[in-house]
Amino acid sequence: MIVRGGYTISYLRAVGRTSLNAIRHNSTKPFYVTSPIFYVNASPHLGHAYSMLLCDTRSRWEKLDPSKKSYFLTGTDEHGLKIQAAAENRGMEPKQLVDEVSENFKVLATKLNFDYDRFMRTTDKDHVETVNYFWKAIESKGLIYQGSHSGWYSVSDETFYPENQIEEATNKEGKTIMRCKESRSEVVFQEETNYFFKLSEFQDQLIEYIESHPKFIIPHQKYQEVLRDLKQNKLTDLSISRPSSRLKWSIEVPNDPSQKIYVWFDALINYITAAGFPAKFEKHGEKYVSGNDNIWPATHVVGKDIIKFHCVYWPIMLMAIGAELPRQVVVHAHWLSEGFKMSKSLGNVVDPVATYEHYGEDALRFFLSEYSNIESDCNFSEESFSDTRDTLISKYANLVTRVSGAKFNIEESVKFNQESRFEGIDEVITNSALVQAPEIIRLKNELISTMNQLYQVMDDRFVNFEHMKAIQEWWKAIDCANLFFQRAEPWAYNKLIKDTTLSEEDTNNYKLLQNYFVYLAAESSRICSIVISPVIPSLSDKILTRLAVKKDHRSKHYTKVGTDHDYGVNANSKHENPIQRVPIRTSV
Ligand code: ME8
Ligand code: MG
Repeated sequence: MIVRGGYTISYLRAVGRTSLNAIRHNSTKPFYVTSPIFYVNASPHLGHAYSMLLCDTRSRWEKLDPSKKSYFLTGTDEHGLKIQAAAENRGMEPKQLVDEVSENFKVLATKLNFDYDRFMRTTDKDHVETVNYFWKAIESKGLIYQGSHSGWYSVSDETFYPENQIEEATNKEGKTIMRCKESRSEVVFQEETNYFFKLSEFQDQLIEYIESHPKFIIPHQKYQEVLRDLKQNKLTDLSISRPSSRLKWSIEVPNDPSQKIYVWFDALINYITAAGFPAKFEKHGEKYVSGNDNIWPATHVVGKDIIKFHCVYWPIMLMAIGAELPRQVVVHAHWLSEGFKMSKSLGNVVDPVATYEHYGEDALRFFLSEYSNIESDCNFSEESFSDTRDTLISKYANLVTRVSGAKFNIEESVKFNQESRFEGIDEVITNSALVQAPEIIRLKNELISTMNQLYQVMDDRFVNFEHMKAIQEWWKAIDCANLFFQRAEPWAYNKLIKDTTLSEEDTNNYKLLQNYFVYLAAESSRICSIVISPVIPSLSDKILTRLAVKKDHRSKHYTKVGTDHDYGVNANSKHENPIQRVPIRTSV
């Protein structure tokens, strides 16, 4: 029997995981993408918005292909000591706190137009049931045991840290504390009885799995980091419960009210709760297999701060229960604010809702995507944000505004194309005294080929979560269209067309040239708007609506020049600008 990563090849084949590079998804399954579920101890910040945006954009990108489905899960992580302490500090009941703060995350999602399929709350009934089921299932396999435990615990990070990661420090109040060197969160020494999960038993199996799935974790540098760590350091078993006397606000351990379930054990399971575990899985012996209509396995998008939970603990939990591992874990870097880590004490935390209120949904989404380099930290600066917004107006919105100006007639140009009247256009351009024919022919050929390749080129970027690179390709296309429009000068023909002293043939040729240039600029606006719609759904919708592009003509099948014969009606009548300039915000 050939075994890969602890699974037999026939099992892997049954669940569709034999191809190492098949990280996209098999065609009948929805693309299932998840953001972390966020702690509800404080209001959402920019980083939370960013993780959700990466998921939303990718999910929308998938749906540009009408033959594909996608499912986007986000939500809130509502149990644990951290939430319990936050509630105590505010003199609130935990349930009251989680209801209130969870709502703030939903508001953020609505304002930024995150089109999630489910908003998971770990206090949801089906999730609590799944956690109970999960616990009992691995307990029945003998993978949970009781033991005593002592170590340094960080409430803020909800995790124990080994001795070598702890240092002495002075806190803001001048008190000496112990803290984690890396996250700088305070830790306290705790000694207690709790339940352990036999994590260490699966170390070799996980190493094998990761080695045979080179795209399991991206970017590659993170893949190597996880693997190196796993090979160098022996895993210890994971404490998965706390005494109820200390941890009151969590799911109770099945059949032992004296213990509550560790918040990370509970939280990670949310990803399969949403996939309907266990009811929607088929039990094949010891394995849970998800059929074709089941969304599992997922692509998890997480910040680098929680890599260990997603790349070590969670895969092992799934191995232990016998379910398929995630398709991929996408680890992104952090956003800094004006060059520094966002922190309440520095006063540089960027509030995504306030930023949205000032600049609007599209600008915020676009800025976060344009700077979306998952490999290295990104910097939020008010100035570059404001510049990005202005560029969006001056290059993209302006192209559309110009071509849909009163001088031109997009509807007529689309009709001309439909009637094949542009067929001999190269000759007409060559014979025209008004244009630099060789240059215009070169530019228009370049424009057509850029537009025709744009969807594919961006797709290659989006499938690897290289949103920044996808947007760079999009800018190249926009620049190409602007350059063409500028050089072709379609406005120069208005006077000539009206000149009654010219021959009918000349008039017709001028009309043809103008309509052709307008047509290509309209096609560029249309195609660029479709492919950028996952990033800026509202602005692109306004523009496509202005161009009178039908709703069902906004998919990948309409992203080549000449694919839509039916738009442009009234596009050149008076309209409001799709996006207005706003001044840079001076106080954050
Ligand atoms: O860790 N830049 O929740 P959390 C980019 N509940 N992304 C950032 C960021 C920043 N500066 N700060 C936070 C938890 N994030 C757990 C997760 S999942 C089963 C449980 C994003 O509220 C990033 O995705 O602390 C990071 O991993 C996450 O928010 C942490 O959110
Ligand atoms: Mg955190």
